[in-house]
Amino acid sequence: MNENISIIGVPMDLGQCRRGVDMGPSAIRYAGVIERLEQLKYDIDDLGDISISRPDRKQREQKNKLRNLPQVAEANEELGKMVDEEIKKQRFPLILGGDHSIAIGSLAGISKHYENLGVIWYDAHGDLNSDKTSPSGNIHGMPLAANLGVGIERLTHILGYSPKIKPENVVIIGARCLDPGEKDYIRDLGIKVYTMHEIDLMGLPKVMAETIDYLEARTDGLHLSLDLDGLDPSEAPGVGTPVIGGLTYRESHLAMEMLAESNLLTSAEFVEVNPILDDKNKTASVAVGLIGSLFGEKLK
Ligand code: B3U
Ligand code: MN
Ligand code: MN
Repeated sequence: MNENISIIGVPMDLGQCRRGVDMGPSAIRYAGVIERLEQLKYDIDDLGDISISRPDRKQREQKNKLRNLPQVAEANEELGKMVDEEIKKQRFPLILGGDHSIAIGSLAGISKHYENLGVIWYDAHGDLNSDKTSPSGNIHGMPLAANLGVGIERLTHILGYSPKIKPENVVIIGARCLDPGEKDYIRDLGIKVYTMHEIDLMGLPKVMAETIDYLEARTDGLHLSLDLDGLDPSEAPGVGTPVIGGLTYRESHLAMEMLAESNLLTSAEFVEVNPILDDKNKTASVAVGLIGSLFGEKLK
């Protein structure tokens, strides 16, 4: 694993409707992410939080198909540029959200550096909606689609190119709440998905082993996009759209440890931590624990 990590906070809450997820980066820092990684002897550069421009209340209340599109797109352009710079400096970008709409900017900056970037999307949801299929108009339900080149140009062409990733290089893990339009995209694009059904049948270790083998064979970089709502809400309650029946804390640690052992990871993001909806910063602490495992706590 790259010994140099750059942390970028993205206090974004405009990709969905529940306030408070903009405090996610602070909650994760407060839960000790930097100390945890420094203990593991990484060189940490905390770049702070990017600034998000706020829509006025009138704009916010407009019921349009893509809520807060200009502000979300603008922040993602900025995030993409920052991530690109850090990779040029050969540092590992670790991005802290914020709602999941920020994965559009993360991958815009990361994908420029790889022909075949692999992506693990650890999430209760598919985030595969477009302006045409979205039931909510919330952009945090669209980032995986946008990165695959599906949706409106303002989101698919962040940093001026599209698509960012190929469907065959994506693995979704933990899905249990997919909209009809998302199921169609999964079928049409042939995306590999381990829903909770497969995880129950196969067990998480087999799912991770298959995922790692599959991606190792076909990709030249690997990004983890971990939405805390992939975990069960009993263990990660501080998320905006909890879905019962998720991955356990232990399964998630094992998943991170197996990724650490694979030594394939080149970037990661942890998103959707909402301290307002949380129980004494539990979800941010879970995120920090998972980050520890992902960066080899067991191995070092
Ligand atoms: N699929 C729904 C709900 C949703 C997506 N991502 C989250 N919730 N966190 C939508 O609005 O697109
Ligand atoms: Mn998500
Ligand atoms: Mn989700």
